[in-house]
Amino acid sequence: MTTIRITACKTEYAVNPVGIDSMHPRLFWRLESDERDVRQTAYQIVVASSLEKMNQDEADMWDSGKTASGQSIQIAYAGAPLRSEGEYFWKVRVWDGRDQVSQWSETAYWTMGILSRGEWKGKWIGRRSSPGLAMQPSPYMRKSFAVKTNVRRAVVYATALGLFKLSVNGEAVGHLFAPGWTDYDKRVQVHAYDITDKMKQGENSFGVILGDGWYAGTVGFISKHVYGERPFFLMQASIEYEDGSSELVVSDGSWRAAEGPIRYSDMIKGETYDARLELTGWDRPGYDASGWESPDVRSGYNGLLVAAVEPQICITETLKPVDIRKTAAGTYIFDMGQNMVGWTEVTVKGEPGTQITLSHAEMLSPDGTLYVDNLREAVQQDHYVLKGAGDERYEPHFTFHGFRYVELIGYPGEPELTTIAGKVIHSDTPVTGSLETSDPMVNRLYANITWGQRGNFLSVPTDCPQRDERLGWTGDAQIFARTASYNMDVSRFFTKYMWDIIDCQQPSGAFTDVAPDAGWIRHKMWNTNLNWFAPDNAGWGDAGVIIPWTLYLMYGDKQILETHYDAMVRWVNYLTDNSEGLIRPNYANYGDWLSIGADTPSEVLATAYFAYSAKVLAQIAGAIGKTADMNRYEALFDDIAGAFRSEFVGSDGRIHGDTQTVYVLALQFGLLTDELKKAAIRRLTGNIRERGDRLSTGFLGVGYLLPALTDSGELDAAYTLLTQEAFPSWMYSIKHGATTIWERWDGWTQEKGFQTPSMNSFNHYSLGSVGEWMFRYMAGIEADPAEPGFGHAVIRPRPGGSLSRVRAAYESLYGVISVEWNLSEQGELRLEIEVPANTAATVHVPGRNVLADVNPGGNAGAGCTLLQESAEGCVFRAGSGKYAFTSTWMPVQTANA
Ligand code: RAM
Repeated sequence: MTTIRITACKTEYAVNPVGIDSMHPRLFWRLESDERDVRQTAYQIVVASSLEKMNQDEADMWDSGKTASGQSIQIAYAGAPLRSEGEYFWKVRVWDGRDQVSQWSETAYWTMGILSRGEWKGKWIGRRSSPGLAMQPSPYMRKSFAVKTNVRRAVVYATALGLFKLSVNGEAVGHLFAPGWTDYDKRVQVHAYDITDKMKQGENSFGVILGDGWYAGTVGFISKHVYGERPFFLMQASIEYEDGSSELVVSDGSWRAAEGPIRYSDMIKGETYDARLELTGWDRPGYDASGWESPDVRSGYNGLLVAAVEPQICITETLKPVDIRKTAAGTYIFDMGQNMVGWTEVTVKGEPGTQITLSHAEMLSPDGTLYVDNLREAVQQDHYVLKGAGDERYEPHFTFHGFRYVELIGYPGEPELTTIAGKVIHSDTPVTGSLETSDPMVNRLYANITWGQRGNFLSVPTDCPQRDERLGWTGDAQIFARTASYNMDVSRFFTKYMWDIIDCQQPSGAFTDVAPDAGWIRHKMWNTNLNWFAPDNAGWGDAGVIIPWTLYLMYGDKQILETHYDAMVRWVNYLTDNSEGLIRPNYANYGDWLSIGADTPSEVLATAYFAYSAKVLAQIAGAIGKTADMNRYEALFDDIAGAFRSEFVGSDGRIHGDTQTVYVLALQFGLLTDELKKAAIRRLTGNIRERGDRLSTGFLGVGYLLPALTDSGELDAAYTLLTQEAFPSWMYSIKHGATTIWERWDGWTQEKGFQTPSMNSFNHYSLGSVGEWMFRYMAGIEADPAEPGFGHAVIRPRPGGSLSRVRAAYESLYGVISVEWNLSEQGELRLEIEVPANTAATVHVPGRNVLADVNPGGNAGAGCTLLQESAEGCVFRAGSGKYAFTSTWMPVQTANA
């Protein structure tokens, strides 16, 4: 028997997902072993349509048989056709290199959702608006139903145009802000929950509260009611009994509707809750709803009902305030110690009718009051009216705020630190990355990057969480996607977001600057003279090819490439058709957005990105076996690069605009000849030096800046920029107390104070795309497109700067890849790595006198072979396992001194 154990069986990237709609769900498992260099050589998957069958070894759906293959991720189910609402149980066993078989894995499962429109018996129900109110109360709706004895299985499928909070017999089911944000004209996600445990014999009840959400509430800065006037709910519950009979409970005209304590709740305008209007017991069996109204039944819905792909949104952490201060006005300002996103929970005791207010802001003004100018039209305030029943506890429902400071207004009595708590809310993308160095400032920078992600990954990747915007800006998303995928498992999150990008694609082929639509498309803001909002902004629209490619690199996901291939082709064709001699036009666009004192000409930037889109598309075509297309787009890339050089690059290597970003993009996108590359590096490093070792890049340049320097042999310059504390720099904000990444380098400066309130977010992840460099270069955990998803990793740490230690780990689909390097004062480098089972790594160990002390406990040598030796160091091939290496290393700064 082999030593291999099988763990972490997943279906469609998730553990035992319920209600999916993929007809060939992809299966994943992990191998673990205490041995080194462990490989799977074959697998056998069995799938059964019930647990009983599985336990009796009756694989009635699929038995793959012993299949010679090393593949342990992304294996598409290839058995009998799956049926609506079916349950499928599966397990797998594998063979190792000695053809020894493992134990079977534990049994995993998935269930299917409602697969065809005809099977939906539920109706869309809502509540008519209350006349004369600008902000509408949230509808409460309920339904009682009888359950016979012995429920075998009960599943509820639910969605909303708007948001829903569902409960069964008074117990909450599901998560926050369901069903998430999509372009509701095109599609809405259906969430499925197994409620078997919640069913009881006799009367049961469903209760639902509806929120306006993105569908009917305020979205962005253009409009309210982007998609509809008021929310609607759709639900279907299937209850199966042990005796084989079954019944449905669906949303329809038989439900009862009322308004309740939530007077309004808007994502961007906050909430008012009047506890005196609570409908006690409304969501439980036995409630008398005779005074309630009939719901308003909507005639239908033309979009797609798709199974939810996005990870659920939930409270992932609760923060306690670190400080409380009474203001001159008699209010209290709490400091959460961290700029966070979510809401505040408060406990209060007082007279009925007393109103308290929770007001939220990211910063304080110089006079110590909340700084709310940068919120624009957003109102980050929740009001609670007490019912006067002893200790009352309140948290809001369908709103969220970006804040570090909370002002408590009108509080009866003296609040304490424990009076409030900050609930951190975001899409539940499990943490996959960790990174720690010898420099506390660098560690804080990494923490700020992850907080930026937590603060802005809420159903879609948003730009900011506080002002009246919070939009899915595609440019921000693409530049940060790689960093994001080291930090957290964003497989499902970005798979869903790609549908948002696709749903917004213009008939012309242009991918848009914002997805899902936030009114741009509906208000026909494109192709008018209002051309600031253009559908094809360079670096924004390109997200449509960069994000799928990132998912392929990080997760080996070929399906996303195949699914969206035609859309990507249309994008590149659009760019080709809308350029002259392959040069993109100079028209108003965002350029290298929020660069600092360096304007990159938009035609240079746009042509560079055009080339990059063509290049990535060529790689994508190659990855999915479209060789002719690959050749075509490679040739297109070469032609664009040629046009770029003749149009923008002088014989001395100066690129039009002469900004850091023009050089960085030209280098990283491969637009230059070897000769011109040298000149570009000289000009880039010269530019940085002239600025006093400082950067000037905006959103698009910043992600490539340190990679470009490192790839060009300028590692010390990269480290200097990373740890630079003078303005503008990452560390400048940290020196001044930042706990998140700011939107602008100069969001606040000592000389000028706050930047313009009209656009100044303190929680914006874009400039945090340096996280990618930290993992790929500083720690050196790099994916290999030839074996994507880290089937083969390139481990190439870059010790340097003032750091003496870096420890990073990334949990790939195969398991954890970790790297730790330590530099002693005597110049000894010690490198420890871990490579997961069923993968291998090429390991670059820099320095002289390299020793492969491969297993400081014995077994020296096993699993690790020397591939190459040079003046720079040694290259090894390491199979799975833990290894340590040492070398004599010359710090770069000493070498240059
Ligand atoms: C602002 C934000 C956003 C950016 C756009 C172009 O709204 O900074 O992040 O993508 O501009």
